[in-house]
Amino acid sequence: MDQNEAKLLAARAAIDELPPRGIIGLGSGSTAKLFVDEVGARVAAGADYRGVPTSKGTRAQAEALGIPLLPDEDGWGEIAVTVDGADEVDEHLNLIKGGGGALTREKIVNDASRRNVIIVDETKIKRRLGETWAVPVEVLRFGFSHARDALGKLGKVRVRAREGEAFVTDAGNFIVDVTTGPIEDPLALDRAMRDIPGVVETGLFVSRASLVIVAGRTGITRLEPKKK
Ligand code: A5P
Repeated sequence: MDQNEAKLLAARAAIDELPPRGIIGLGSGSTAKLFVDEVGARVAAGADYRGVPTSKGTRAQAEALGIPLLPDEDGWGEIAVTVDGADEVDEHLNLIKGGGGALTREKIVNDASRRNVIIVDETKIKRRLGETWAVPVEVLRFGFSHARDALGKLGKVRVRAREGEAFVTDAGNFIVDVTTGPIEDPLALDRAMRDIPGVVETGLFVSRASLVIVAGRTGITRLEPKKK
């Protein structure tokens, strides 16, 4: 099974986690995109879902599939389940997200959801976060270099670029990718980053997964956080 097949397997398995009808959060990224396709197929077959998309890209995809969507600004109530991807998952099911730059909307929708189902292929599973990925941090443009330099005290910083220009998020901000190496305490790092004025949000999702569906050579594995 290659990585794309694994992503599809995880995306399909997540459909079983949806309620029969209601409000659902639609993640961003290549794995979540496969899930949104599956939701589109269910809606076309008559399922009564309303979606809250986590990026402009996902909104466009869902609209094209005919999935009814709630407005970005308000009126969601409680989202029953959000299904989203991740870049890294550690042994406590903490996550790095934001490879696609949608981390802030993803974290808001995550926070507004009763359950958060994360779908990944097995290459994303690491003992500790930061082993292979940098932490994406969304930063306001105003005073940008100040926040970038302050983040530089927490790791090696790189301003994300696309086609030679600074990458701009859906909210009009920049992304700084902070390479830290293996992270001992993701919560402490998240707080330290968010303490810097100008930092909008980080891609560290600590204790935010209700279930992680991992697809790989042996099929599907379901990981749930240990009860405290
Ligand atoms: C989008 O900003 C991200 O958080 C994605 O959910 C994450 O990068 C995983 O993306 P893939 O499914 O494309 O690996």
